[in-house]
Amino acid sequence: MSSTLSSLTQWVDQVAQHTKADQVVWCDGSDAENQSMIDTMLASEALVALNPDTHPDCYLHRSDPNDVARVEHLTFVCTKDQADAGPNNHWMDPDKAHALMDELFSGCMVGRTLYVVPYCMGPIDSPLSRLGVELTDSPYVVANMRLMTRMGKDALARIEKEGHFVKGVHSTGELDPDRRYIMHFPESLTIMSFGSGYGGNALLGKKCHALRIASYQARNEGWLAEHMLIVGIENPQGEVRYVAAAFPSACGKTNLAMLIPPEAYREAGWKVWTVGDDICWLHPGEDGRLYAINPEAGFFGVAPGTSAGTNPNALAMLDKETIFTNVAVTDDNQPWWEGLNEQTPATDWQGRAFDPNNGPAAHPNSRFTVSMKRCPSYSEEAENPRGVPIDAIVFGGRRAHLTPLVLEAKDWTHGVLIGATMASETTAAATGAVGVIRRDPMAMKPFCGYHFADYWQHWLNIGDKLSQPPKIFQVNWFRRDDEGRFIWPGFGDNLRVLEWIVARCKDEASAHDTPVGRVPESGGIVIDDLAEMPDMETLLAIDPDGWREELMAIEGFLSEYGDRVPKILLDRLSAIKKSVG
Ligand code: SAT
Ligand code: MN
Repeated sequence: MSSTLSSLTQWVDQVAQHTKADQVVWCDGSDAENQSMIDTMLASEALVALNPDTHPDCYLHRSDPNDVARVEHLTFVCTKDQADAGPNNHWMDPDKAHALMDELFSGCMVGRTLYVVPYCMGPIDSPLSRLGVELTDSPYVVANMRLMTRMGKDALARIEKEGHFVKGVHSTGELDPDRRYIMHFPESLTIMSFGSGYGGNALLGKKCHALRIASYQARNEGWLAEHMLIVGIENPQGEVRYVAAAFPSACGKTNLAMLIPPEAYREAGWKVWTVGDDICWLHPGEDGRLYAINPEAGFFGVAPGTSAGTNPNALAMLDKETIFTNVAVTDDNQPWWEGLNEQTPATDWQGRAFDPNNGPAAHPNSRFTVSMKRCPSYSEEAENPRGVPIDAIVFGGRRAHLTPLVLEAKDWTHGVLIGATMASETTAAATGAVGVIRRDPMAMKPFCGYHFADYWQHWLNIGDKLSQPPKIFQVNWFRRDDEGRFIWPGFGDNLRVLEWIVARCKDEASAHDTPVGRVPESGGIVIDDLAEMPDMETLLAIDPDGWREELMAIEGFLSEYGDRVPKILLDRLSAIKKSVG
């Protein structure tokens, strides 16, 4: 036995003893194993089979009604020194956190199976990929990890060869919100999660590993782990340019990653390729460009709002081999959610007969889990071990007012300032109030595994390494008029904005300079084939009064991060304030 395998086995034995698991199963990721996992869950009613004619191999999981989203207030980064976790994280002393978790895990798997889930984040043969092992008592987690990561024997073989991996221990416990913690120990590359079976709380490869732990590792190793989709834009000449875009959870990353070009664009030959919809690892290449891989192998997307109109690519992949969580079902046992179609569902997400008085039929954070390869716009480049070269980085938020449809940063430093201070209205992806504006730097507020100010410095350092850095932009699809209606049509029409962004990267479009950044000239965004003309003047206007207030708020926000904030960002902010007047 290799020394890695023996230390892995030792750790597994230790956890099995401590949790008193009935048995230990090492997962190989095979179809047969998956089928037996599904059969177990069907028998225990953790899964319900959906209509086999319309949705073969599709299942519904109903989570506990108090376990439906990430729990940011119960998520901790446990560094030795509290200052290293930063004001952006909840912190607990590592010894105290371990003691607390040891108590919770003690005997928690009596009568349960402990699954050993080896996984690889990123293409299995890429030097940019990283490895992990999740120990879990949830077959639902195993089935999801199989779709979301490269899971099983190939990952284990690579772990044996390399010796390094992130250790994750997870138990659904009793799903008691008062006994629920998601703990990260970046210094020992360890994750412990107890008391939730939901999404980012339980699928440890996703936010826990690929963002919180990876962002910490990335700083030490000279790369970036980001909450970004990766999309390829192919023009009629067949040239593909890649864009990485950060948006907070439930702000349309999946839709943007899979967008279908408007009809006139399709006819002209434009195509869009999906490399990733949520997480992106960015590495400086030898040629001075930035290269991106998607560490994930599947999508854990928000179901409500997904329809033939908003995201036909997503809809097309969801009629086979998909796990749905907390959606409603129709009387012929098809999955259903608000925005899908005009049908009335029979049963709501809690399995009750549908009654509109109980609220939406599908939970607002209900999800689908599906392999990336099922997506009609799936890009083969998602398997490229080198990653794809990034031309543009986009930061997006959901804001009814102020920030324009698109704004170009004047240089890398300005782009980092824009990313560091972006704000967005909160969504149902996390528990807590929805629709409240909060600063969400680089859309990483819940996901950065260390002090934000150090993270911004790290972004600046990465910029220094790049001789051909991507251009940085800010977008806002969510501007509303006085009646509260969206001004910009969004969805497929967002390609019109991406077209301008890509043209800027190639020096093929002009821009209008403002104190807060560059915006398209009038006519710079093609809209003449749209049935209804959006009010471009409002969408692209820079309101000095509003920005004066915004810049003050930004100054206050940065001051929360104390003297670790890079001086160059504060200087740039002062200069912008001066020029706005
Ligand atoms: O629950 S997840 O973190 O996996 C999804 C999200 O909030 O983006
Ligand atoms: Mn996300």
